[in-house]
Amino acid sequence: ANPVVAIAGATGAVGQEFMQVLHDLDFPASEVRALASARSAGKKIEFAGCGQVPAGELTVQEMTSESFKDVDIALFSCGAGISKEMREAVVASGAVMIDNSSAFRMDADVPLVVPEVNPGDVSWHSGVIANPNCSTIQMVVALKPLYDIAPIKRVVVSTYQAASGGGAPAMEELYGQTKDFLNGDELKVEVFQHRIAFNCIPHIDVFLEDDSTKEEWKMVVETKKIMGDENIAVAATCVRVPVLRCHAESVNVEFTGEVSVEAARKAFEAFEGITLMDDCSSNIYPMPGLLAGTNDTYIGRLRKDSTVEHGLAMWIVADQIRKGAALNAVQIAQLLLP
Ligand code: 2RA
Repeated sequence: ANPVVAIAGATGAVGQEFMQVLHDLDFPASEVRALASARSAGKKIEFAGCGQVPAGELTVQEMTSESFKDVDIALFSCGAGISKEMREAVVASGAVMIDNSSAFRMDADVPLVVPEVNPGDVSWHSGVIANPNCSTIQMVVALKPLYDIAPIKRVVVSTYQAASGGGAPAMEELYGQTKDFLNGDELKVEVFQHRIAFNCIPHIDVFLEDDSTKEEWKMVVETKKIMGDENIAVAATCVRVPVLRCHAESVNVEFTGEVSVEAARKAFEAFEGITLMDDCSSNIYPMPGLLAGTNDTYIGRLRKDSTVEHGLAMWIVADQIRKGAALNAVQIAQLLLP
């Protein structure tokens, strides 16, 4: 029978995108259950339908440990705390939890999956599969076709991360602050550490002992786990920029052997999920302000990095709410279909 899909965190930015992606991919669900906090219970949400579920309104139900009876796949995006609270109830009900939070990503018994990169890892889940951090996802999609040519020694990445990484309130803050800034009104700073309008903030998540941030740490450790290679060295700097929905990344890759620009170009063009947008003679390259709502990982500014023996540099853009979260999670769910 077609799977019953529960969406935990249905009223959030990623929760809403889960529903949109289920529709866009026509996921073969027999039922879609919208779950959220008691505060949202009873709310009606427009759903475009998928599989055997017709278009119409979904009524949000309060999420409790009883919410997962007969559920096959539970898409979670409610923060690490709630994912930890609900894990046992979800798994005990027989459902597979696909969790967008950071709660279980580095647990040894939880696969961390980007379907284009390590689809086989879903085979060893024991009830929970973790969705990687958005900035990690788009980077490993780009690294995978290159790694298949020659193993990677070192990656240096600087990110230009959209407001949407902080959820709907963060996007609203960017909008509101920009308007207030242009009107000369006082700025409200609630979601971000500082003013985000016409500014860049080199600080995402919390600072760690070594003065890196947890966001940078995620890119280091998650890349190794997804690529299945603890020897890949990653140096990351994660920066919040005044863009709404797409993350962009400047990446330098050092290989153990030769990977020419031509070989990389061919590998990108052949790779499902990558769009090469790269022609300097016509000023063609991916721009995060123009790619919201898309599914692919866009690559441009591909060029040799002559500062090392075998190096390439590139610019990577993807929609943080779709490929960075909701689309990747539903693609994982597709891997679980019989
Ligand atoms: C951010 N990656 O961009 C983090 C969480 N989505 O804020």
